Amino acid sequence: MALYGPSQPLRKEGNRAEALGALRRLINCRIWPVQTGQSPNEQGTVCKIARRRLEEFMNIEHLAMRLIEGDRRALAQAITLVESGRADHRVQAIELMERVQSAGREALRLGLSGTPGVGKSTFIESFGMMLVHEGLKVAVLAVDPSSARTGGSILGDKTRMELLTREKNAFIRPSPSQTELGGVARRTREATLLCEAAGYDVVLIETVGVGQSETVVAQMSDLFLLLLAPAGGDELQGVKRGIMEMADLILVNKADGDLEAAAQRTRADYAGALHLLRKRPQDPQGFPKATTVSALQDKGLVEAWADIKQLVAWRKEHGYLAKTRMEQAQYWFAQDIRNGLLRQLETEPLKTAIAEYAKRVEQGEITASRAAAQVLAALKATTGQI
Ligand SMILES: Nc1nc2c(ncn2[C@@H]2O[C@H](COP(=O)(O)OP(=O)(O)OP(=O)(O)O)[C@@H](O)[C@H]2O)c(=O)[nH]1
Ligand SMILES: [Mg+2]
Repeated sequence: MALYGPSQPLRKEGNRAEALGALRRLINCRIWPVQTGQSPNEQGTVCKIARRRLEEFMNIEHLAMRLIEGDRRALAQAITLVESGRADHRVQAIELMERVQSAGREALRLGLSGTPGVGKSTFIESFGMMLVHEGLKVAVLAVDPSSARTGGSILGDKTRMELLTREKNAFIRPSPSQTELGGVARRTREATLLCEAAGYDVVLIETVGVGQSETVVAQMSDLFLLLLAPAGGDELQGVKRGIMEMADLILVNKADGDLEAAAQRTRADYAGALHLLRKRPQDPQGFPKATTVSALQDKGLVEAWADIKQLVAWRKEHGYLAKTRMEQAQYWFAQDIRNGLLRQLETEPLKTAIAEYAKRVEQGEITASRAAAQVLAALKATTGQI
């Protein structure tokens, strides 16, 4: 829905005709709440609501414009908006996402995962600085499954990203703090799209590899990098097969000093393990690949970047990049609906109704199946028909 292009900004102090035109457009895009058969009093309230919505709308328009122009403060504000749990903010966030997508920009979205202490922050600092020196704009986001506990971990990590933090062409944002991973993930995906619209060339999405979070990061990335540490013995560090299957590039970090030989051995082990996996259609010859890096000594980073560019170019040429993004959009669409429905169960009046039915099931007054069927019928009644 394009109301105004960036070249035709909606001024806050617009004239009457302009405001009326905007209101008419609001009606057309169904934000206008007027219904037929309302009393004058009700209509007065409705007008107030409409005016407020128009103001919000103009703010969103302005925010989107500033963001597309590359204003960092606007980007930070926009991310705060998509992270908000408030229902009215969600409406604005959806509007904003639509507005900024018209910028039609594309960033390379890189997912990065690794167990605690493997060197993710150090890697992002050195790798990010290398990209910045190449003249690229880099954004760093995080999906931190433990953020509910720590309140966002990248912040504390900023000490490990001292140089990158000070770069004007780098933008670092800690993980949104929220209890449920699904919510954090959705917000990070939207933040990725905002960074992209703001003109960042590479968006690095970090996650601590402790299970489910790798999957959600892979679902918002073009490429998934797995960072590993040199193994002590010859075991494969208990990396789950599912995670291995997601990796496009395995980087064995800390390939320096005393750890160099162990890192080389580990790399060979993983190269062998990758070879045994089922071949994926989205991989050219030689991928997925295992290489060594030293984030601390800036070794292997240029080579890793060359590998990334080679893989992306191939996937782009063969249509896999676009296909993956389209499948990811489908995934998030389904995920959003699922999460939205689950949230409804936690909202009144359903919440109380469910609690009451639970009590009746407990007391044997109604069977579990009947109770569930009635709750679902009530849910259907509240959601209405599409
Ligand atoms: N020798 C060596 N040490 C490294 C390298 N990269 C990181 N380290 C060290 O490993 C430790 C952990 O590094 P971080 O970058 O904080 O690791 P992380 O994966 O971000 O850790 P969490 O944020 O806790 O998950 C630090 O002491 C780093 O100095 C490397 O390439 N070589
Ligand atoms: Mg870290």
